[in-house]
Amino acid sequence: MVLDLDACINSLFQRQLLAESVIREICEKTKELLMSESNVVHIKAPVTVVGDIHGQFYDLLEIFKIGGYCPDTNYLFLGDYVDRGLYSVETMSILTCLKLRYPERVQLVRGNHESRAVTQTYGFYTECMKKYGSAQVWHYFTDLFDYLTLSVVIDNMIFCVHGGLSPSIHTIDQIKVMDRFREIPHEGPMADLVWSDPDPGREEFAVSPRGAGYTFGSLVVEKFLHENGMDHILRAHQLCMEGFQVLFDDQLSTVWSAPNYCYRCGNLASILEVGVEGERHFNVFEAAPENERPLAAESQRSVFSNGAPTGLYNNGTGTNAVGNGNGNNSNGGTGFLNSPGIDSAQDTIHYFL
Ligand SMILES: [Mn+2]
Repeated sequence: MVLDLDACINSLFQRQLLAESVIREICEKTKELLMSESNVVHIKAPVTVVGDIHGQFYDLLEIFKIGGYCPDTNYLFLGDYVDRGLYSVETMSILTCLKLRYPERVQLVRGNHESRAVTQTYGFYTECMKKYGSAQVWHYFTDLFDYLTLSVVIDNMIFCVHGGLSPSIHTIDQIKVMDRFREIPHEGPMADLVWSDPDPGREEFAVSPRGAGYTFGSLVVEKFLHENGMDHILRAHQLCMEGFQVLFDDQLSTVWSAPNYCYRCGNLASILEVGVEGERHFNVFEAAPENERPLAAESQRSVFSNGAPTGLYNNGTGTNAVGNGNGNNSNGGTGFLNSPGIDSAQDTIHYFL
């Protein structure tokens, strides 16, 4: 079988799922490609940077409408492609195809949700079971996650990562020698890169309320930028009601690309266009109108409700920070919207403890 990536990309744009065997082949090829990428990929502007998408496939299509299609626009995606939204499979499928088709023009950084453990709790596993009737597709994609790079540097000036900094990483060279080809560990530098958050009220590192990674303050940012000769940190990972947030005297930006997060937070989203002179422009947008129609349809099917074949999403352990137990849709029939975890827009990892 000859893999026709353009045909795959076209059918995904038509909202059609790829066959399981095609996903397997695409993931195998993409792993080979990613294997040769550094933990720190150096790229050049212009590039359009995208934050968390979380399975909001219709909003991703909107991003291409606003930001331009591949390969006319270079894209850097900062992770958290899956979980929460209704279309993690479609989102991951199209991003993987685009990476494989245009490897130099599309960069995919790993987020804390690109993980076997997290996707079993926040929806991707259940969605794969529901759409393909087995866990194979989930296995193909989560195996691929282990190969995603951890960071990108734009024009030797902007350090890009999903979460943030780590008390055990002082130089970018230290990231380059890490062994990233593994599940995201519970702690240590690799966990910190995908889990940490800035805290404008602090100067140093502190314990994170998420239960993984750290919060880091102004002095940490200043020191990291100075020691590495960079002038900006660009990251995602945190919901911003205005779609983006700039902190620490313009030394750090958060870009958030899931509008009306979980189809109910009412927030704006943005993509960040980095120009050839290093200029940064946030392009702010609202939720795509298409979200209304499919969401109504999905509600009838109750995608992530009690009928899901795994029970993993609604595991009702009681200690689970995102679980309210048993998936009883007390509000009736809206499936994912009533699923646990949505009450808190900020993910935590307490279920590991
Ligand atoms: Mn995240």
